[in-house]
Amino acid sequence: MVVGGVVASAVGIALALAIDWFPTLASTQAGKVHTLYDVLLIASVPIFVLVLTVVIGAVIQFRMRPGQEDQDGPPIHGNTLLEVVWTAVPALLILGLCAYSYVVLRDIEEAPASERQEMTIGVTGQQFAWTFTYPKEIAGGEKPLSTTELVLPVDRPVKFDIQAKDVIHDFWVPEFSVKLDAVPGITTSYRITPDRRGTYPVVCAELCGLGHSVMRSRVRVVTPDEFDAWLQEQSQPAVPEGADESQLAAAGKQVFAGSAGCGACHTLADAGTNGQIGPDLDEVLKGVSEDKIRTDIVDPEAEIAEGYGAGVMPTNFEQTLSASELDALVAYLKEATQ
Ligand code: HEC
Ligand SMILES: [Cu+2]
Repeated sequence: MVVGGVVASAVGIALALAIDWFPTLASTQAGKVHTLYDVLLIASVPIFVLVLTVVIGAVIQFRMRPGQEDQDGPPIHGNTLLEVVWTAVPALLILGLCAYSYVVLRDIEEAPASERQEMTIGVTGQQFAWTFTYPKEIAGGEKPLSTTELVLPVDRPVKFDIQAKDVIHDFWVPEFSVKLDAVPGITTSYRITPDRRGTYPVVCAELCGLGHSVMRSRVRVVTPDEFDAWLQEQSQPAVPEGADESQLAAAGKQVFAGSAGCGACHTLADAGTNGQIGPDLDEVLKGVSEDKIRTDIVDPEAEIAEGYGAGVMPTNFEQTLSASELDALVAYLKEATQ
């Protein structure tokens, strides 16, 4: 049994470590979480194997043979030493692992040495969309900047202040290896330092209603220069002052397919999107007035399209889109669906 157990443990640990459990690691915290996970695997695989080996060995060794049907087993009254050992060893092991996990948690939650370097970004979950808010000191404008896409400069620590407007959501970027619930009424927060450029998904990891599976956004980790350029771009109005009709529609198309994320749920041939969660806008918006289109966007609950559920389309577009973006979006939808 011992030989079998040792061999099976070695194979089990090798297998467990060979499996690629994690996505690309893209934050300084992710590496520490990954190491913790490996240590937990190395500690738990031999225990799993030991228990199974003893169970299987005992079943084979002590099985009932023909002619033993009426016999009883030997009367055993326990073994104090054995019981002390099998209680003490797991208790020590668990204490050790708890201490190590605690050290890792302290470590990844620690504030960076220089507070000034850290950037605090608000994250708001609402059925079924994420909104990110950059404070005005970072946005460089007169008011905070709200976006539906998260953009972060590489190697700069961030603290997320997470809130929810309606039900519990959960803010998760798998590549950062940290996630936390967004709970209505309180602010929760965590820190990460992205250390790898790239585009990663933002996922809601708490079942939050009908549109939960589409409650996704993305995070782009970029160079500091690209980040500054992006901030500049955001502070410019999406729609130029005094735009003529075709400029307005072009801006509206960008809002539709880009920042507002309408295309994830709606099909619209002109914008090349094929979302299936909401009605096909090519069909349902034919001949519909601009006023009605506007109401559909800012107050989706006012009238629920037939055959679709209420509470799926986000109800916060009036807050996340500027007035001119909304105008452009309505003008674009009117033009594209006639
Ligand atoms: C999470 C998915 C989702 C997103 C994102 C979304 N919608 Fe919707 N939308 C729906 C669903 C579901 C309905 C049907 C239920 C209802 O009327 O509220 C709908 C309804 C509509 C309607 C009314 C259709 C009709 O039959 O009258 C319009 C117009 C519309 N959406 C436009 C938009 C625009 C523009 C955006 C982006 C600013 C957007 N939607 C974003 C899911 C979504
Ligand atoms: Cu959610």
